[in-house]
Order: sequence, then structure tokens, then C-alpha cells
Amino acid sequence: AEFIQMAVFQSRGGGKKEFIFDAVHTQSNNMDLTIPYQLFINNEFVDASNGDTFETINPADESVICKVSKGTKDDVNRAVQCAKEAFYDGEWGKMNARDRGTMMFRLADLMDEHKEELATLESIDSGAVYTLALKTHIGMSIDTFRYFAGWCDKIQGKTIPINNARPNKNLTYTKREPIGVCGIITPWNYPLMMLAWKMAACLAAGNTVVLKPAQVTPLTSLKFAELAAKAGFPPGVINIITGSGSVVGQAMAEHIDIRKLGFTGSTPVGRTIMASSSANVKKISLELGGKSPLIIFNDCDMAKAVRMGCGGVFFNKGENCIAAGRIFVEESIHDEYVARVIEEIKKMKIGDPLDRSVDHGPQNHRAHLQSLLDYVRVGVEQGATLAYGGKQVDRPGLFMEPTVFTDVEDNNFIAIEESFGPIMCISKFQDGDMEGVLRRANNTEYGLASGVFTENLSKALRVADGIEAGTVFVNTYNKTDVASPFGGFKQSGFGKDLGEEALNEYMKTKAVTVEY
Ligand code: TAP
Repeated sequence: AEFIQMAVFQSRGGGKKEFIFDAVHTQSNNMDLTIPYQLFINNEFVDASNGDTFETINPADESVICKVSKGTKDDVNRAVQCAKEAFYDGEWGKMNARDRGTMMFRLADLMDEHKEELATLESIDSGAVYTLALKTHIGMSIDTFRYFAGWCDKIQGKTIPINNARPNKNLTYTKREPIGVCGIITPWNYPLMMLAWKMAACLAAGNTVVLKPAQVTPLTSLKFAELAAKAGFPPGVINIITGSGSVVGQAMAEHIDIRKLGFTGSTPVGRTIMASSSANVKKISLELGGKSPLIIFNDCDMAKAVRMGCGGVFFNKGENCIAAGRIFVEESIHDEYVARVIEEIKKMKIGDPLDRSVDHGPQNHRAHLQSLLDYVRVGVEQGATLAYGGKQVDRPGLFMEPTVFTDVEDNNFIAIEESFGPIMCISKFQDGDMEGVLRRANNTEYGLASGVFTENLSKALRVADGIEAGTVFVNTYNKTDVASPFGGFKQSGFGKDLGEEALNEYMKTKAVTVEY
């Protein structure tokens, strides 16, 4: 990698202005990559206030990609101050909603133009298979920006008939207003997509934002910042502070001038954020962990249940918040199901995530791989049957074998805790015992997603009614869409990303009452 100075043109007020910043230049995936590596504050890439940096690693071979600035509390304060000025005094706060939409569409178009570069960065930084990164990590991010760009000029209040103070008359109307400066904290499994899911709704509603990406996967957020400046977003509207959760994330959660915080990550950190946010009673939404049940009845389409069960667990190497954490299979088809799943796994190609024929890439970072190997060890110790895999793959990089456990008992650690990796946990249920399997499926503190496979409509709808989860997939899995609200129940958190409902997370309602 070499350091270069980049100049791109920025669309501003009809004209074009030069935007100059430092970048790392490197080659990967047969293309040139230019990667901004500093904090993005007020439309400038700058070093951390104390000059600190950290290295970001490619999990496919554990090589260092580049150094990235490590933000401080002072940097958070400065970014929030700029976001506040942009909201209250800048052009963003005065902009017509439709123009805001146009700007978001322009940003989505730029993301589209740069999608191969973004997908390559996502792949080398997070270990995502390139083909998946292109379609999902980046593709859905672009869709999300377009979807919410379309909402900008469709945000409306209501007129409400209240009791009149006779002989006078009254009218109440509501306005839906942006909240102000919002904070967003994202995890490492879908770095750009988690940014998009929250930031697109946040900007569409008219807020300004400070975002902290996960420390292990900062690169696509910084490339996104470059594109946002190029699209013409005014200074201070979008700020990206890379760095650690304990410093940058904590400072954001406690910050008095951040009025709303959107968080995706683990349940324990979500709990910390909830406590810290009480400092100024900020509005929060939390998308947390999951251990999503998938119920497979003996009258299912077997081939589909096998294929989608595997996708439910192994998609994005299991680093998927809605991963099917527990699979309940009706006893009479259990053995056949397990055998067919293992056949399917044997067809998966493990290897270089940039290779277009590869299905399964490296886990995101070393500590995570280690936690998965520990998870397998505990599973075995507690008596579950390790039916397939369970080891690190014998090659450089952080690769884990797709793994299958059977005979998983409800009180086993692996039945209760999320792995966040390519580990399938299968349990049997007695033929015909729908009530029993529903009770077991709901016996978890999580409630993010769930799934059911059956050709019997009434059984499918009864499961969909009875299951305590924010998402239910019937005869499909992982079928998320930008227009459908997404978020968990119980300790999987609250608040929605995507769909019209996500806008509510980034707005406040004002009721105006008139007497005439
Ligand atoms: P976490 O460890 O919770 O980290 C998430 C983010 O929070 C990171 O940016 C992290 O910074 C930051 N953070 C850590 N401590 C903080 C603190 N005290 N205050 C503020 N921010 C702090 O989760 P993860 O390991 O990245 O992601 C895996 C988890 O996310 C899984 O449980 C998974 O289920 C969940 N997840 C949920 C969803 C949805 S939609 N529900 C989607 C994806 C992932 P660092 O980078 O420094 O750690």
C-alpha cells in the first residue's frame, strides 16, 4: 500500500468544488482501491486529536490492509458540534425535503458506480465472499438509500378533530420533525449495510449524524464518507468517527447533544448503551443478538427446507443476526434431514472470498474465530453430538468449518447462546407436537427472527401467530427487504430498521392546537 492525495469533484449548489484528501492506494481483486483512512468530520478527513491509529486486518490471510485513525472523546465532541451547527444553522436544516431526496438519490447512484470497489473493500475487511458482498452488503445498502430517498417528501402529519372550546372552534395538527443530532453505532458483520439501514432513515427524516463503525471493519464507512462529500452533502451532516466502542461509542452514548442513538450489536453492549443514554434521556433503538428458531415439520418441501436451513445458518459464514440459531426437526424426518444437510455442506467451497466460485469465507476476526472454537468445545462437553465439522480449516486465514450439532438439549449452552458463526444446532421434536415445539421455540430471551417449513397453511399461520419474534419466515429464510420493518422482541431489542416504521425512530411528533 502507498499513500496518495486524492482530489474528487463535489457537487455543490449547482457548481462543482474540489475535495482533496489523503488515501491509501492498494490493489486487490484486479482493481485499484483508494481508501480514506482518517476520521471524517465536517466534510474533511482528519487525524485523531491525539494522532492515534489502529491496524485493520484482512481475515483471509491476516495481513494488515492499512492503518486507520483511532478517534477520541475530543473527536466525538467536535463531530457532534459540527453536526449540531449543520442541523441548526447550516443549509441542511433549511433544505426542502424533495431536494434532500435528490441528494440521497445522487449518493445512491455514486454507491452504485463504486459498488465493485465497495464490495472488494467489504470483502477484504470483513471476510465476506465477494459475490455476496456485491449483492447483499453493498447491493442492499444502495437499495436502502434509494428506498428512503423516496420517503423524504412523503413524511406527513395528521389533522385531528379535538373537542371544541365552544363557542370557539379548535383544530389540532401534527408535524413530524427530525430529532437533531443522531448517533449510530454499528457492528462488523454487515459493515456498510448496517450503516445504510440506519443512516438512510436518519437522513431522510432530516437529521444530522455521527456514526461509529465497528473497529474491526472501518473501511467501507470511510469510503462511504468520501462518496457522501462527492454527492454534495453539506459539511457536518454526515460524520464518521472510527475507533473503539469503549471510547468513541461510550462518549456518543453519554453525549448530551446527541438526542437519538441507533445501535446494532450485542445484547450486553446494548444494555450498557441503554444505561449511558439515560444521561440525557436520549431516544434509542437497539437491534441486538438473536437465537432464532427454525421449525421444520415432516410435511415440508424437504429440498427447500434443507437448502434454506443451510442458508439460514451458513449465510455470511453465520455472521448474521437473524441466523437460524436452533433448528427443530420433526422426529420422523430428522435423520433424513441431517443426512441431507451434511450432503449439502460437502458441496460448499471454502476459500479465498474474492474467488467467484467460493461459498464460505473466513470469520471476521481472530477473537471471534476463537470464541466459535470454544463454543464447539462446550457443545461437545455438554453431550451434544458433533455430526460434522467443528474445527478451524487447515489453511492460512481465519476459516472455520461449517459445523453441525445434533441431539442438542434445551438446557445446553449451545441451545441458549448465540454463536454468530457457521454452527447448526439441531434438536428433535415429537411428531405432531406443535404446541410443544412452539413452547420450546419461545423459551429464549431473544426474539429477533424465526422460521417455519410446512406445506400445511393452517400450521404455518398458527406458528406465525404463536412465535415471539419480530420476523417470521414461512417456507423461506433470510428474505429481508428494504420495505419490510426489521427488529426484535424481548432482549433482541426494540425499534425497527427498514420500512416506513424506521422513519419513526428518527423523528418526533409535534401536536399544534389552534383556536379560532
Ligand atoms: P458489539 O460488541 O456489541 O459491538 C457493536 C458496536 O458497539 C461496535 O461498534 C462496538 O465497538 C460498539 N461498542 C462496544 N462497547 C461499547 C460501549 N460501551 N458503548 C458504545 N458502543 C460500544 O457487537 P459485535 O460483536 O460488533 O456484533 C455482534 C453482535 O451484533 C451479535 O450479537 C449480533 O447478533 C448482533 N447483531 C445484531 C443485528 C440486529 S439487526 N439485531 C445485526 C447485526 C449484528 P468496537 O468495534 O470497538 O467493539
